Amino acid sequence: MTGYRDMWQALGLDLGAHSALLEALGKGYQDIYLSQRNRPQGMSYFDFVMKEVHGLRIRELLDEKKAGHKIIGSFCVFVPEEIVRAVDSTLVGLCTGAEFATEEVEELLPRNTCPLIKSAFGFKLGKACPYIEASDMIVGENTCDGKKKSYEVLRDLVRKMYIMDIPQVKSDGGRALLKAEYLRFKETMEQFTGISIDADRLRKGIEIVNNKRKALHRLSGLRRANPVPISGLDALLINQVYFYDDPKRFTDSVNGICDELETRIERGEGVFPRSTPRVLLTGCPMAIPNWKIPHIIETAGAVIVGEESCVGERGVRNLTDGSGETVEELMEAIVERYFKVDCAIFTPNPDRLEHILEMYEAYRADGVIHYCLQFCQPYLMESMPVERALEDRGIPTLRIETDYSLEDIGQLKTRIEAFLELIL
Ligand code: BJ8
Repeated sequence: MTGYRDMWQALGLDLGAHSALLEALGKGYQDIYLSQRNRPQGMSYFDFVMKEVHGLRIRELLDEKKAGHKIIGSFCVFVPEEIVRAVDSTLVGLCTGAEFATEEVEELLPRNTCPLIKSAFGFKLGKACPYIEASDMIVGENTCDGKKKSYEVLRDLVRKMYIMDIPQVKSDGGRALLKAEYLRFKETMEQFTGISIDADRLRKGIEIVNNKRKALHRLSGLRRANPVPISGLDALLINQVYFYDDPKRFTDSVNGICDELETRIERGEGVFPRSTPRVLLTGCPMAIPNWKIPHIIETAGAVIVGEESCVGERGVRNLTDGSGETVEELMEAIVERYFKVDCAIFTPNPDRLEHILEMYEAYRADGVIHYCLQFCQPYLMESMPVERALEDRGIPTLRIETDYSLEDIGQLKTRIEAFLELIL
């Protein structure tokens, strides 16, 4: 990716640190992704996206900016992409999946902060994320305590920061808060871009985002087959790319791969043998390049058939009803859709357990691995009742707590292998 040096320099990246990051990313991708066997041919598109994730895609975003469009960075699936699209802007997920510039981060944040938050700061402080540098505005959300307090610090490090309040209780009051916040966000986006959102614009935004979600629903449906036509690692990558890619191209590429997977299923072809144990992953989101646990699971002889996660089904489960005729009706539909997201920041949060059980059945899983990032209070707290509830129903469950380092790989491997023996 040497042809992009000038672009990265102009964005203010630290070229040395950035090139070390790309080298590590390329090696990780080679070892984890390109070493897989029986991959669908359609994955070559996603290999290309990964190769160009800091190159061509950034150039495209900069071209959009030149044409007068805005780039909005976010860290959470509660930021409604429909509204961003309605003002001809692009929403991108920001880099949070690897350790970076940890020493500098720990000068600003406590050591025992979750790795996802530390990673976001590391990429900013280490000047290694072209997405955050290309963003015209960063939207933070008051979800977990770690994020909301860290945004008070991040606010001083970025060009423009906008904070969205998010309810913590699924009550009428909680819903009213979400609605008020989405209306405020809509007005902010209108002022920021000078575009007034009418029903046609909002409907179009809803349609674009729904199409991406529908393509992912199709992909998840195909993972129910036995043998599974695609690895969990590849499916995770597709779910990760959802947050970066051009939406239309992404939708077409996922539908293309689904056509191929349907043919595989018709022929009875799988990526692993029929007898491979099937695992459902649940818990914290896995951002690029956080592939550690799926890699261990799938090299230990199991296959991941679904992710109950924001980078996965929790993030895309519901569509937004685009049938409304007025802006008010469409905004109501957006609130309705997002209020169903069952993030562990909500108390209580019974829907999440229901969804895990539904997914366990639908994907014909043999066991559940609950994945938590260290110091993530919401998911760690929830992991214990979830484990108890699953085991009460006779569902084998393994709880894992880890970070982005590679230090615990040996220990995790041993625990995961022992768990898989149990479910074989
Ligand atoms: S809707 S899951 S994307 S908040 S891992 S930073 S919760 S301490 S990411 Fe999330 Fe939105 Fe919820 Fe989804 Fe905090 Fe936990 Fe860290 Fe987390």
